[in-house]
Amino acid sequence: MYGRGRGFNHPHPHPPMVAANGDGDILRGATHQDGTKTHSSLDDDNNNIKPHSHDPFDICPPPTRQNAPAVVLKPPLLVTNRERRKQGAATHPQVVTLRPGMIHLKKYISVSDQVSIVKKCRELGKGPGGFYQPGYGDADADADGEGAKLHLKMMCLGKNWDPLSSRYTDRRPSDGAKPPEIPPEFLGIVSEAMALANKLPPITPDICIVNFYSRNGRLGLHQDKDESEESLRQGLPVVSFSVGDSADFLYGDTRDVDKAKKLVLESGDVLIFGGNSRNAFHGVSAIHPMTAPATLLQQTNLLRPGRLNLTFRQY
Ligand SMILES: O=C(O)CCC(=O)C(=O)O
Repeated sequence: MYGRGRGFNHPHPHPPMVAANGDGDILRGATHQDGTKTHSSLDDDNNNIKPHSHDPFDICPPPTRQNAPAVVLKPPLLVTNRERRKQGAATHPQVVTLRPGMIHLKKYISVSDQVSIVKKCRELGKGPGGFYQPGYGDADADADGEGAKLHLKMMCLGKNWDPLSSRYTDRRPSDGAKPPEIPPEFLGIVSEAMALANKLPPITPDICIVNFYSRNGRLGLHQDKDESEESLRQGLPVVSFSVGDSADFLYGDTRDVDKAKKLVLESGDVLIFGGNSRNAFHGVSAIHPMTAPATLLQQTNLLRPGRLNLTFRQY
């Protein structure tokens, strides 16, 4: 997925909390060029995060004093109506070509499908091969003790992508778990969305990487280059779903954050990049807490602040 061949001179390529300087070196636990910290060594509950944690992770936990919203869970009628209207808009999606081969389908996934995606990811995420926290191990921490901890949970469906080797494997090396199958309903949404990107070659996804970003979630600029040579050669697209809080998505032709363009990805958006954009650098520089649709939160209790991102690929 992230590492092989993309010029990161580091054995641990998953870059959520990783920034790169102009020389392409990886700066872990460092400050981004825009001044934001890449991460902290504490999680949202102020606990130290252990590397490679396989502790069960529920993206929709029952409300507690820590995660409960300050106000009522039920969204006001006006908000619900506005979201219903937006949901209707999904039948007439707004298709924006950001650059050749990169297509943004705004509000493509209806709120009810977003609810189903969250529920399914929750169910799979709590089971074998579900969400875990990839880490780099204490030996990789910077002198200040930061760098080893990632504020991102990951789950692979179909095939496992191993952050340590940058390779796809049948099982997750750290616990031997077999990745769950990609739910057919997810594949249905991918193929419908692909019909709007008809200049790009079609894909039959056999990989889905599900990332869950909390408030400090980040993903450094990188290329997705661990799929098969054939898949990359053909420019088979990556199809990305965003669900939950909005995110600042960066993309460009180099790893230089200052040269990257920024796009806010909102809940329900689909981004497709293939063909000439298959090797585009991309990443996530910020999550905007409390921007998820109220109806989605009400119907799922999606951990807040939080963003789910699903990227479908063909090996
Ligand atoms: O979260 C996103 O929108 C991007 C995810 C991504 O780039 C990846 O998983 O490789």
